[in-house]
Amino acid sequence: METTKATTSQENLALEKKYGAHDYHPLPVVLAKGEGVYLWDVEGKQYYDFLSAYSAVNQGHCHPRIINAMKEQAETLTLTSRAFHNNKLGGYMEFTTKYFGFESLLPMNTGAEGVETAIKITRKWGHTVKGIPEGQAQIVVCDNNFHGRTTTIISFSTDAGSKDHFGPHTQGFIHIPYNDTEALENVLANHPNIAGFLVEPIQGEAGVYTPDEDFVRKARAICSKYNVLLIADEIQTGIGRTGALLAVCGNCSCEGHCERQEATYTRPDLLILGKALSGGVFPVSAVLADRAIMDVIQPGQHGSTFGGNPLGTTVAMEALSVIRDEKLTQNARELGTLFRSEMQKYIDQSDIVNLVRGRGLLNAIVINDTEDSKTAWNICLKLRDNGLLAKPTHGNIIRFAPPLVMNREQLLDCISIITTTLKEFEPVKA
Ligand code: IF1
Repeated sequence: METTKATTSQENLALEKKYGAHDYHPLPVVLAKGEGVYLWDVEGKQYYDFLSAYSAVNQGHCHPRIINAMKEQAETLTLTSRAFHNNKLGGYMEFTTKYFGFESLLPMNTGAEGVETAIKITRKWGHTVKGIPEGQAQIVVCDNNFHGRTTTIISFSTDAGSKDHFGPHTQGFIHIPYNDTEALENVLANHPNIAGFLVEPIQGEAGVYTPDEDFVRKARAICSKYNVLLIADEIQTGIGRTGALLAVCGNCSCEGHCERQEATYTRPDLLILGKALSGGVFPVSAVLADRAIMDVIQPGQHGSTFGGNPLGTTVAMEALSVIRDEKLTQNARELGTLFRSEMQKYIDQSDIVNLVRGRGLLNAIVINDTEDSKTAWNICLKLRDNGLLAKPTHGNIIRFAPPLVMNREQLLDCISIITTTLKEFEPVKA
């Protein structure tokens, strides 16, 4: 079979265009190598990575500890399926449940599978534990949510592009505005069949919307009051990204091992993890919960071919150890504060940037232009030319999320690239 030897960026782009589904609109750059905070394209140009594969590469590209762990396991045993046991899964379950403070873990692969798993557990808990009439369980979700792209998940999206023409949509979801605990209380007080509340502690794709400081803590109290499960989707915000081990920890500086005495900690009933759980080298996701909830799932009622495989579990344990050993949560907190304060100095005299928002190293700037303008996209093209890769989330919002291994000197260099690039788009002052 004859295939093309694509060596240049253009040749690679042409192959994707000719043979691939056109399900993305990537920034035009073709990457060939990654190490730490750096990426290189096929022509050898170096970039700072300011997206981290949407927070899957918190530990930096090709972290040596994670790669070595992967190599060793890859030469030993990669997959058994759950038809049999393997010598890695139990240890991973103990390690990860103790790491996050839960009693049990259900292993999956992609984030969307983790969300689907949490939905199934919540519905079954609603019907068999809470006593909701069979098939009547409802889950509350927020406007502008993003939880993945499976048919059920896009059924409760409020983004037309994500859901139109993919019907008939899965039923059983009630929407409230994000960051609105009054609306949450109102729904739970007036609907007896609510089993869960599924929420992103910070809405990433919507544009890094950081809610009120006490939003999740209040939501926790309201869910407890009405016997509704709080389901935290920390697939993008978790594992150190927001300067705490979990975004639901708020400003708690415990590195995730406190006894949850911190007033800001709001322990969810179900915790969904993905992305950086494997340091970006292998799809690993998980749902964590205590036994009273997790045990609604009986043998044969859920799982997947690769869920809990020896390779992914080995990688995940090393990836979590790197976060702890290299104090990446603390680094994200400190560098995030520096990033926002330096960006604010620029914004104070800028005409094209309205604001910077975020927590830890999950931040975004809002460009002073209409949602459908090309300004944010054009800024990202120029950032690429200047050696930094970032991408707009929606329209006029640019997300900035470098790997958590970035150091102060590199961050200041990136801030210089960003502000220098933004200046090229400032209107000429009269
Ligand atoms: C794409 C967005 C980010 C997520 C949260 C679940 C999932 C994601 C909070 C599903 C995944 C990824 C998916 C990827 C781009 C990226 C993304 F732009 F799509 F919305 F990060 F904001 N919950 N987010 O952020 O996890 O199944 O992808 O492993 O689909 O384009 P997944």
